[in-house]
Amino acid sequence: METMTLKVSGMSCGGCVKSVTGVLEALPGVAKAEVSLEKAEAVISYEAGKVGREQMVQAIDDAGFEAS
Ligand code: 9UX
Repeated sequence: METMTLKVSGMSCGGCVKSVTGVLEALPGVAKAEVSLEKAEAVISYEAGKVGREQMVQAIDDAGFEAS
């Protein structure tokens, strides 16, 4: 299991945090996402062979937020 931290901008409340957590954890290979509104970031535990950075960034972007 690997861990990656992505900056996530555009989150304004706890609902946004839930949305970002949900889209990340819906990706096959993502075991867990811990999203912080205050830090504007997501700490993601994932299996490197199943999912990659681009897919996670895309999922966050598709949900209406911005990841980098
Ligand atoms: Mo809060 Mo976020 O009312 O998409 S859920 S701003």
